[in-house]
Amino acid sequence: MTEKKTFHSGFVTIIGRPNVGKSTLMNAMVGEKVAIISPKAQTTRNRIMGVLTGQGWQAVFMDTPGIHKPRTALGDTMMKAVDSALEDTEMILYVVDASDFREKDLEILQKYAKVSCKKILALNKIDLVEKQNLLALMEKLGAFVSDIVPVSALGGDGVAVLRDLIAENLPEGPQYFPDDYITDRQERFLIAEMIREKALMHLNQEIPHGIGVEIMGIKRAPSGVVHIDATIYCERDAHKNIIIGKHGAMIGRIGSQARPDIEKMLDARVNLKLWVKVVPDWRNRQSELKTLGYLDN
Ligand SMILES: Nc1nc2c(ncn2[C@@H]2O[C@H](COP(=O)(O)OP(=O)(O)OP(=O)(O)O)[C@@H](O)[C@H]2O)c(=O)[nH]1
Ligand SMILES: [Mg+2]
Repeated sequence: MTEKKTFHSGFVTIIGRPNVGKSTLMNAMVGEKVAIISPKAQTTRNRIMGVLTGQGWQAVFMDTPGIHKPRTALGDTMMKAVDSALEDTEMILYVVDASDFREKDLEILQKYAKVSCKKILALNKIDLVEKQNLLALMEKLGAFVSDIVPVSALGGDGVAVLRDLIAENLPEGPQYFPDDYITDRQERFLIAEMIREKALMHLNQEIPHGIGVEIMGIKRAPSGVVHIDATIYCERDAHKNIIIGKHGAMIGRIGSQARPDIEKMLDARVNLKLWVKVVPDWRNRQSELKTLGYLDN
């Protein structure tokens, strides 16, 4: 009789301040773009799963919204998403931006110190800092975690080291998902996020925070083309004008940049139609939060 090898698995919740590179790191780990990325704070609004399966192990990453003081009902649901992801986790992966360390990072480390699970810290964006500053930071943060791994989620440095460390520390457990499974998020969610990402890329000041994307319809034509209608929510008429842009230039840019990403995911030609709708204060309205998928966090 051959001896049955034990399998190791667990949930790894990624937390940290906004904009430190949590989503970039999760994507780098799983090798697919599951979560959208932007230089604007509070890009991620939901708990997003990314699964990585190795030889005899499976890590189920949970990317979460950046921890901040919520000022809207949307912000409240985002912080609930962080707490619920931490409820049943085998490991916490803190992410700190090594080029922009703040007291808030320490507060987060202290706040979750009482959660009894393995804690690892990814010191991200090392491509932006001097080695000496990095060592000082590692010394300062060492007391809160069992391991610190310097990484560049963007460039890839240290990502394999971090992956191996996580794999080594997974407890015995079942294989939750099939080998090639990457995320539990549905196409509809991923398409909306791809559109929101391009909107975040091009819009500035307070507009990105007030953007939401609703997928109105996805229809596959017999020709193979997928027709998608999506509505971009914003909070003011002035924002709507900016999102549409002169002669539709801005919305055209958002659409033409989102389309190739969606086509790649669906492996089909896509006809994307975007609409803009003003819904004042939607971030505090339960019905809109529900429509946009923020209440099932
Ligand atoms: N230079 C550099 N930039 C990085 C690195 N990792 C992420 N970034 C950039 O940092 C910005 C924020 O990245 P995200 O992955 O969206 O950050 P996040 O922590 O998920 O942000 P929220 O979802 O808003 O909490 C983006 O502009 C990324 O390109 C890195 O290793 N080096
Ligand atoms: Mg994110």
